Amino acid sequence: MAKASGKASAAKKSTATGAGTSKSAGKAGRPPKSAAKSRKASAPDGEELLKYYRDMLLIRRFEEKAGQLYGMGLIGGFCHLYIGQEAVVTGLMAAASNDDSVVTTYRDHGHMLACGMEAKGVMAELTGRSGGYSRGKGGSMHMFSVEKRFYGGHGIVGANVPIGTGLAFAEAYRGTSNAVMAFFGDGASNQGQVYEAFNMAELWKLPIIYVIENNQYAMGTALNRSSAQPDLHRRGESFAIPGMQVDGMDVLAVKEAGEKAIAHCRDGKGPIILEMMTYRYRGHSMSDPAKYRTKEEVAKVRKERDPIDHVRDMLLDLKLSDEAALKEIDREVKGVVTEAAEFAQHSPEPDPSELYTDVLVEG
Ligand SMILES: Cc1ncc(C[n+]2csc(CCOP(=O)(O)OP(=O)(O)O)c2C)c(N)n1
Ligand SMILES: [Mg+2]
Repeated sequence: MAKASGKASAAKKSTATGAGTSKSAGKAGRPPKSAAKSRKASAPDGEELLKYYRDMLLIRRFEEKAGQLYGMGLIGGFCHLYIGQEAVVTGLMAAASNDDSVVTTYRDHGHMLACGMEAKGVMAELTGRSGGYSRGKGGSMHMFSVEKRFYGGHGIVGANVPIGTGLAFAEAYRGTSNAVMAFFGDGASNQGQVYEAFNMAELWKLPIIYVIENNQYAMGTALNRSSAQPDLHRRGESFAIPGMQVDGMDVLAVKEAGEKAIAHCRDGKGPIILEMMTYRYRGHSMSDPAKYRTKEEVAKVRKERDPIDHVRDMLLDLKLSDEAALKEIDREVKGVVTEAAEFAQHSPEPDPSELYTDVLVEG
């Protein structure tokens, strides 16, 4: 690995001040050491925590419902659930402004909800109906909302990284102070185009945050079986791109790291990498029986690190809320998801005349 440059060292400094960051890669179920410190360090605000609780719960209940509809044969094609990883996008969107953009992979439903896209439109796209964000023609992996600055939803592993870099180039070209967040997985971080994008981003000091959602697996392959260098936050060192490792199961640590990364971009310092240590509870996609790991491994993470339980416990332990208020949020979220599922089942299928619309934009 290339020796850390001045810039990379600067990032290590910010690592030391800790947004739940650490140099050593955590194993599945184990947060980076300094994460616990950051949990104590940040004084949580009740209203803020309740918002994160609600936002994460919406993603989880939405995904559970999507899983059910898939099981009933109402969703065709692939369907990759985000259950377990909710704190990553929730914390980062809490740090971002409405003008910052997001681009992600096929595991994208949570990102869309966190960007403020409507549950109804996302679910209807999953069922291939005309009320969906791509009018039923894109499905789970292909949804966009220019209004919410969400640029997909991409099925090709690694491909959204150059796309995000291009979006950041546009921001720099226009002279805005907006940042772009490109989310990708631990598996994608071994893709060649990622490094071509890193090089250009640093060369031109583009305002982009590369968010590596390290959920420990790329389909059925564990990180340590596929990656010669598993400290993914260090993957930018040879380009002098700084990186931080963050406890991606702790929404407050994620938000804190996100704020630092966004400030880095807005200050014109160029790209930065955030390695989010997280975990997916479900298989890679709905058709994956996940035989490459034990049930005990999953159960341990759920029990010890669940991001929603963590916020719930904090709210109750610190007496920032009570069971009745949390139940009310559960009820409200369930209502949103039920309504989205109803809409997704009753919205009409796209008319055959739509077959050739939205295919090519002539400019
Ligand atoms: C270029 C390319 N190669 C292979 C695939 C098949 N594929 C889809 S997802 C995936 C694993 C990616 O894992 P990771 O980046 O860790 O993301 P995660 O699924 O864990 O969110 C692979 C190999 C693909 N879609 N695109
Ligand atoms: Mg992965």
